[in-house]
Amino acid sequence: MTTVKANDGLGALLEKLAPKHGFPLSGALDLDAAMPALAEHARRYDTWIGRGYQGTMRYLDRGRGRRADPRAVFPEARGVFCVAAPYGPRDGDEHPDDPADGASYARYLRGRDYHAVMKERLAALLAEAAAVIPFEYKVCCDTSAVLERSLAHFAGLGWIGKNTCLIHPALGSYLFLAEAFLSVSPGGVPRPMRDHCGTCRACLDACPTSAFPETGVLDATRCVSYWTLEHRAPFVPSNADLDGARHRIAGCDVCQEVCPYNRKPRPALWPEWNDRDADATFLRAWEDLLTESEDEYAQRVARSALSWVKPAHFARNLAYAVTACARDWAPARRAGVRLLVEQRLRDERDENARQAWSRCVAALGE
Ligand code: B12
Repeated sequence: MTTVKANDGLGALLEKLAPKHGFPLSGALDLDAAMPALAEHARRYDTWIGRGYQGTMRYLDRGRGRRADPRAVFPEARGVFCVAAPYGPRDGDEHPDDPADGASYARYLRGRDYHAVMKERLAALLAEAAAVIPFEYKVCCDTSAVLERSLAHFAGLGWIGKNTCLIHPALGSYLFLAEAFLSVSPGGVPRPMRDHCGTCRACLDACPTSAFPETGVLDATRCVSYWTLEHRAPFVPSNADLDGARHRIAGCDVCQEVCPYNRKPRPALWPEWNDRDADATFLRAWEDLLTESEDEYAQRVARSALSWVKPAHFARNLAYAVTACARDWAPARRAGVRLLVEQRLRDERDENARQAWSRCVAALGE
């Protein structure tokens, strides 16, 4: 049992409670001490936005100023407490999906939506701490204008890899990050973990769409994850783009799959992402996906972060993926799938998805 005492000090208290609440990685920072280091990362963020790498993710432009100073998100903030939790991969699932098996989903979409899970668990930890040392807090997990990787890096949770992900030497990079801004400083100076990428450039070379213009810089507008999860505006992919995205229907893990630090299977510690029911979110067979109704899709993804991808957006992704993958199928299968796709085109009301289905019908007829 963890015994918590007020004279531990807030930082020590929080770090003591973290494992009990399921967080293997945690670290606290005094905000004044962190600000100079954070300023350098905020400048990097500004350069990234200046180059237009955010594409149509307008919230990243809007939150630009706030990211430089967490007090814009929580005015009482004197400190921050960062946590990370691993979400896989499991044994056998550390390898890329085979396109012959159907659609591929990024691992982070498995099971319950991480935004909710991380925030609930972190809030429970903070409530326990606040009963010992009173303080106010605001919990964030991909829900506020915050430089989450930068804060986690300065709190000592890992280094920022060439693929821009936060990597821990023992736990790899399949990690969710969350943080709480605190009205009382927990102490703690920036202690960034040293870089362990060395000369490896596996992630940069493996990216199927060459989305890294420089080491450690991702052009989101070229990233499959952005196309399939974030970009809702009209988008007519080139054949090269389709080849890159291929069977990846929601998110992309290639730059993590090839990372030497992710070679070992490391199952998520929590049942929310690890029980076999969590896999039900990942419907893979093309014929099953093509005959799934909007309501069935909404039900399948209701508890997952995939619910952020609305049915019309998912339909568009499905149409692109079938267009790309059908080139490898035997004529009889193409003919069968074409009938299903023609039906989808007849039923589709969303203009973007209609365009994608039309293109798919044409490709299946070639
Ligand atoms: C927008 C966004 C995206 C965009 C853009 C990603 C990107 N690399 O910028 C898209 C849709 C493409 C995306 C994809 C993914 N995302 Co995302 N995303 C975000 C979000 C909301 C903001 C990221 C951001 O600010 N980007 C702008 C760029 C400039 O920032 P950055 O690359 O993170 O770099 C910053 C620092 O790391 C630092 N830095 C980076 N490299 C270096 C090098 C040097 C020398 C220095 C000094 C500083 C430095 O400077 C930058 C400014 O602070 C965060 C949540 C959050 N609020 O932070 C989640 C977040 C980054 N995503 C996350 C995840 C899980 C993913 C995916 C793995 C999902 C998937 N499988 O499809 C992929 C990974 C792709 C990749 N290689 O980044 C996790 C990352 C966890 C981790 N271990 O790093 C986060 C933190 C969400 C969370 N709370 O867990 N994402």
